[in-house]
Amino acid sequence: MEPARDIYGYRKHWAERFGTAPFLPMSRQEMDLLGWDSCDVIIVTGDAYVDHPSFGMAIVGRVLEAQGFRVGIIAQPDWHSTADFTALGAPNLFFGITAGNMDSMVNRYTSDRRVRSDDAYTPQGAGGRRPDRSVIVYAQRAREAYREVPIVIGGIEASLRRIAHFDYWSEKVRRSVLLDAKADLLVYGNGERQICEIAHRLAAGEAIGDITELRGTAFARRGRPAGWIEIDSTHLDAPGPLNPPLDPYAMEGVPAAAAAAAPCAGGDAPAEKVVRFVRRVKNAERDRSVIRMPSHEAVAADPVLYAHASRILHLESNPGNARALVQRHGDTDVWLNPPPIPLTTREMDWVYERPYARAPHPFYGAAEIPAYKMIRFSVSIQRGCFGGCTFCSITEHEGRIIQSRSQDSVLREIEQIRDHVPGFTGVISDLGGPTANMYRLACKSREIESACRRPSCVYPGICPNLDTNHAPLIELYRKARALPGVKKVLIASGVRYDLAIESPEYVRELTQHHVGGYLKIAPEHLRDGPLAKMMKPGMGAYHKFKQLFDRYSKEAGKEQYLIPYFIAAHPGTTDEDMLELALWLKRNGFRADQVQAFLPSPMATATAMYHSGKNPLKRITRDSENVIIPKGLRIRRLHKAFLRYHDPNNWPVLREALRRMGRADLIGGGRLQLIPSYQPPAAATQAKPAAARRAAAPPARPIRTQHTGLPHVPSRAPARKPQRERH
Ligand code: B12
Ligand code: SF4
Repeated sequence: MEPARDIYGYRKHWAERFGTAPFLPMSRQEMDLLGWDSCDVIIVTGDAYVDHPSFGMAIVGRVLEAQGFRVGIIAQPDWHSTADFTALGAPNLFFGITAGNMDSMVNRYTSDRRVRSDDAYTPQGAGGRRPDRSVIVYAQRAREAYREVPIVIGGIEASLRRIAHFDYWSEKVRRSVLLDAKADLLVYGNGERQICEIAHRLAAGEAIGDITELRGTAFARRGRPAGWIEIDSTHLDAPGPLNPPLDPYAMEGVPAAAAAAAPCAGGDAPAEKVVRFVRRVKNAERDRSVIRMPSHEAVAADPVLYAHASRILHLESNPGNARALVQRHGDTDVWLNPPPIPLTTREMDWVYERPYARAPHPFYGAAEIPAYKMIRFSVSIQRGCFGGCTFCSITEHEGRIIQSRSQDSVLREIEQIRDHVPGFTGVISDLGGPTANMYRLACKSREIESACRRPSCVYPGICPNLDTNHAPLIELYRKARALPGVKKVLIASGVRYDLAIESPEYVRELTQHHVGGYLKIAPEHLRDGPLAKMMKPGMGAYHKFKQLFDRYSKEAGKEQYLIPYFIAAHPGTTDEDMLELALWLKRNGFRADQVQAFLPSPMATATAMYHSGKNPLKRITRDSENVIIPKGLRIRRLHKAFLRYHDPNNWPVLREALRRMGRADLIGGGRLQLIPSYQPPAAATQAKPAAARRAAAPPARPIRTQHTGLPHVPSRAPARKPQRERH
């Protein structure tokens, strides 16, 4: 991996003389007060503007400001006209467009595609303040407002839709969002490096169309550049013959015979002489090689090719060895440069220590923004995740190499919160990131890490090359809670427990000092079938962690509980798997308040499984492993119902399923049975009949719920609301 340019090492843009804005301006009046006649960059975002490093627009804005650029913010504009898009005038360099911290479809719809009534990123949590597919809509409006201004899209929505991708909400494979948004450049992954380089180069007079070699970007290209070695992805991982193209004259359902033996030419584009086409390249040539993925049209028509493309994309995701990817859409190529080089600790510190106001813009007055409320006393200590859970796409976004801040920088941020954030009572609600305990963990060897192509460092077991030393994290926790004015430091990010048990000392530290009565952890399932498709550890690790957790809680004289989370309807899950899980939940006295069904979010490996029925964790061929997919509302509801076996509303559907599965023996009032044969009248569910009560609650111990984490019977443990929702 070549060394990257330091992001704080650029010569500042001339407008640095205007200094630091208390908040980045959202109006002309604010610009006037700052003495600006124009903005160099305007960021349009689907979230309310909170000037805090947990919000992408603030990070990107403040990083650009530190480079000397004047940055304005247009937050949650009315997208029905261009009026809001012209509020700050035309930017001198470019519009930066993001849907916000989340994909707008994930944000707006539940996993059953119902519209959510709320939006944590909007004042008062109000829903409906951003359009579906925000990046596309905003980019179009910005283009209408100022035709000549370059458009750079970024943030999670753009990042995870950078290539042809399955879209759960329209049930089809959509084109790269770059083309639908008609943007000039797409920034993917963490954006600091790219955005600095883009801004400086545009300021120096370079045309946006000439920025084509920047890591972590994608752009559209017609024709092929000279000097590149092109490798057909299907030579790297051969999926077998293509599905025959449809013959318009064939009778319905009869395939076109002539096309049946079509060779697999994933590129399906005419070859030009400027490029060499090869099967294998030497290491020395990797920098000039590009992998041609099957075209958008091909992957849209053929789910097996789609799974193949997903596998290739994931294989080519380590910045140490990833090659550029190219995918044809109609007559245009979408070219994806390799991922950005991770930020160093010094750079991370610099990014997180910009002069954030740590509050929502005054424009919002007293209105509360729930996402801000949840993180205002928490600190991000790292980015990235090497877990590789297939249903989560954080690795596809932030990468597998952990980017950590220094302890000093984290401690300084805690002091900032203590000294400046109104309402701080001495409790830090989280020190975390995508996971709680990957801080400073890495491969033991830089060389090995650079060459590695495994999708996870902890699955199927912990890689012997992974350094699992939790000492720096333990030290950080100790220093944080020793700071004057800090009474408690809670850990609310997800603990990777298979990793944590490698360090009993960490589990002790966590359990005895950083748990507020309940600790949420996510086994996600207990059966090997679904776990293997999720790339999650077996229950052995859970039990070991629980033993340690219980032992250390007792040692500290604390009554504390683990709250396990599970996913329903994940690819690879059978009805029997869910039944086993329900029986386990009942045996262990767990009752879930809300449960989560698998959401096929853009670019996740499990989404490729969901769409294709294939397993991209292994080599894909036409005959490779088929995965069971619980698809459709009926089965998804059933799987959720198993998780909420105690809810009388679910009993009819569960009874029917148990009979169908030949497990009618589990219906009845016995202790070992799952649900009663008795059905209370709907209105009377509150006044539970005896059978219902028995099924719902084993009497001896408190029953805990997922999500709220609150016990159903009074307990001595302090009841507190969880600080963070789950990921
Ligand atoms: C903290 C957090 C929360 C907090 C909110 C605070 C916050 N600020 O987000 C809370 C607890 C409220 C929360 C809730 C939820 N969250 Co959350 N959250 C996070 C988390 C861990 C950190 C967010 C953060 O610090 N972002 C800051 C910056 C660093 O990240 P970024 O937005 O990606 O920005 C970078 C780039 O994208 C780029 N960039 C950003 N903007 C722009 C703009 C331009 C122009 C350019 C060029 C580049 C660019 O540069 C930035 C710097 O590198 C992220 C995971 C992560 N990112 O680490 C999940 C994450 C955002 N959450 C997620 C989810 C699913 C949820 C929930 C739905 C969970 C649930 N099941 O309930 C809820 C949603 C609530 C709702 N809709 O009402 C998902 C979103 C998935 C998706 N595809 O959209 C994420 C990615 C986690 C995951 N593992 O998948 N969350
Ligand atoms: S060799 Fe092991 S620890 Fe190193 S990057 Fe690869 S999977 Fe991770």
